[in-house]
Amino acid sequence: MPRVINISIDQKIQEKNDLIASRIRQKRQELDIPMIDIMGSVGSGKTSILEYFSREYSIDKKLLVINGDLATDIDAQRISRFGSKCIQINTGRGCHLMAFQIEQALNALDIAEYDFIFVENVGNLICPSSTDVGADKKITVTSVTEGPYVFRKHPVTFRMSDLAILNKVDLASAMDVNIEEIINGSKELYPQLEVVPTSTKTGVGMDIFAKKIGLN
Ligand SMILES: Nc1nc2c(ncn2[C@@H]2O[C@H](COP(=O)(O)OP(=O)(O)O)[C@@H](O)[C@H]2O)c(=O)[nH]1
Ligand SMILES: [Mg+2]
Repeated sequence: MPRVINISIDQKIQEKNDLIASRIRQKRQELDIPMIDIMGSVGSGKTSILEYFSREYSIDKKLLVINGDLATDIDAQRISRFGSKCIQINTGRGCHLMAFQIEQALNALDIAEYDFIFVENVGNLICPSSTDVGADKKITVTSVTEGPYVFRKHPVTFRMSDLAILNKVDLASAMDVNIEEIINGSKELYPQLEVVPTSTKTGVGMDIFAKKIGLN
C-alpha cells in the first residue's frame, strides 16, 4: 500500500513539473530564445565550458545562465566575470533543478533581452536526466578524468542526452585514457548519440560544440 501512495505522489510532482516545463518552452519559443540544460558530474567542466562560451560569445550574444548547486554561488560568480548574466539557485538537498525553479528565475527578468539561455544543472549523472526543465536540449558533460566506464555506467543519462561532451581531452595521456575507444564504446551503446571531445584549456572542440547548439 505505501508503495502505491509513493508512486502516485511522484507522478503528481512529475506531471506538475512537465506542465511548467511546457509553459517555459512555449514562452521561449514565442521569443525565439534557445535553452540548453547542461548536466554532468561535479568537476566534469560544466562551469568552465560556460566561462569559455561567455568569454567567446557574450560580445555578440547576450547569454543568461541559471546555475543549480546545493550551496554557494561560486559557479555564478565565476561565469558572470565573463559578461553573462547569472542566477544561482541553491537546492539544499535537491539533486536536480526543477522546472518551477527555472520559471521563478526567468520570471524575475525580462527574458526578451537575452539571446541564449544555459542551465547548469546540479552536479551528478543520475537525477537531472529525468526532469524536464523546459530546455530544447539536454547535454551531458563528462571528462577523461572520470575514467573509461562513465558511458556504460549511466545508461539513463546518456539515453536522455541529445549530445555528449568528452571534456579535458588535454589530460588523456596523463589519465591513460584512449579517447577513440571511449567514443567508439559510446557509439555501440547509444548509436544516435554524438560525442564531441573538448578541452576548455586548449579550446579544442569548443567551436564544434558551439556550432552544434547554434551559439556561433
Ligand atoms: N585540464 C583541464 N581541466 C579542466 C578542463 N575543464 C575544466 N577543467 C578543470 O576542472 C575543474 C572542475 O571544473 P568545473 O568547470 O568547476 O566543473 P563543474 O563542477 O562541472 O562545473 C576545474 O579545476 C577546471 O579548471 C579541461 O578541459 N582541461
Ligand atoms: Mg559547476
